[in-house]
Amino acid sequence: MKTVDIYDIGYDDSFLPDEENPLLTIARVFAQHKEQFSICTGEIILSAEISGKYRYCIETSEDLPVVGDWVLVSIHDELAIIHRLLPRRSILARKSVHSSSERQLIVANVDYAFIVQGLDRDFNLNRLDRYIAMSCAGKIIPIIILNKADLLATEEIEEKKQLVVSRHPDISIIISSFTQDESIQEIKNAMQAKKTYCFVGSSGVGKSTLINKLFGKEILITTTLSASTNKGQHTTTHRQLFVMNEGPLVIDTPGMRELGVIGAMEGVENTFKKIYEKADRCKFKDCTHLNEVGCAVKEALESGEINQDEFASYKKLQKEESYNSSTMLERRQKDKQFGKMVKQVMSNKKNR
Ligand SMILES: Nc1nc2c(ncn2[C@@H]2O[C@H](COP(=O)(O)OP(=O)(O)OP(=O)(O)O)[C@@H](O)[C@H]2O)c(=O)[nH]1
Ligand SMILES: [Mg+2]
Repeated sequence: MKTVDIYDIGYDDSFLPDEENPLLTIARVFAQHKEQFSICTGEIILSAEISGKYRYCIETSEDLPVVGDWVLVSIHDELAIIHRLLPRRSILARKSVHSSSERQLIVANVDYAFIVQGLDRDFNLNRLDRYIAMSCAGKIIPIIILNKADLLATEEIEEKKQLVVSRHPDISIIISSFTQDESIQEIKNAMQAKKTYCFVGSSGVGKSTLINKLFGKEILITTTLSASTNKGQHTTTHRQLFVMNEGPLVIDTPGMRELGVIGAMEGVENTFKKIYEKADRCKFKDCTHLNEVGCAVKEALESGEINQDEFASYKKLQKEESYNSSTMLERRQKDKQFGKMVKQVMSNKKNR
């Protein structure tokens, strides 16, 4: 699609920068390789780097642009310099793989997340919970895609679909296979022009294959699965945004092995709404749902209204989220104190 302006690549006036600078242009980050970016102004796509001043002001890795971000750039022939990041409307984030106290942003300003899970050996309700919690936490609407339907009998597919429906009754589910054109059409029908969709899910579940099908051509590399493990080979290595002919925007992401939840309290709450609603009716506000008298959650577990596996998944995510988030908060406070101390030492030196 030939784009003409930033509105075609998902911009709307709510992103408008608070101060106008005629020398800077609004652009969207389309791809990222470490600190090398590719940005699009609507009219052109350019390589981009961040300015020295921008780099100097970075406090955490979250201050760096990610795919989907809106930025202010100056254009110098073939290169754009990124000067500022515009406030994000939504994010998809996980606990950093390198540090237990840091959050890693995956994409920003995404409207919907297609959470792709294979109906084969990849199928895992607890992992689905994680992706849903991450999406809800970042203000992204989740849509579940159960893929590779060609590998299973209809009854098996229905059985797995019902498991998902009973755990997440409010979330749309699409059953798909790259061999079934009607399922690709169903995904297309679920998409709207100028909205941004990211595809997330384990490596090898068929995200890039689905995107190629949506575009009707090979825009992304895919690979064959390892015959011995039936696992993906991490074919997609970076995130990238594409504009579909019909107008929606699509971001492909590499499969994620580790999916630690962090800063996602609200997301966990939204994912397990049924449990939280029951918990509200417990006799004691700080009920642990273990042995307390008048525990509405325990009653619902006993009557089967809440599934034991679902409750176990909730407990695990809640505990992990709370640990990771408090570690992140502690570290940020320490970093802040350290920053203050350095500034104090510098100013004392200057005054001497
Ligand atoms: N049977 C079957 N195989 C599929 C389907 N979709 C994808 N595959 C195969 O699964 C393998 C992995 O597909 P990819 O699209 O590369 O998977 P991915 O999710 O993008 O993987 P990463 O980029 O590593 O995250 C390829 O061999 C595809 O041909 C499907 O609907 N049915
Ligand atoms: Mg891929």
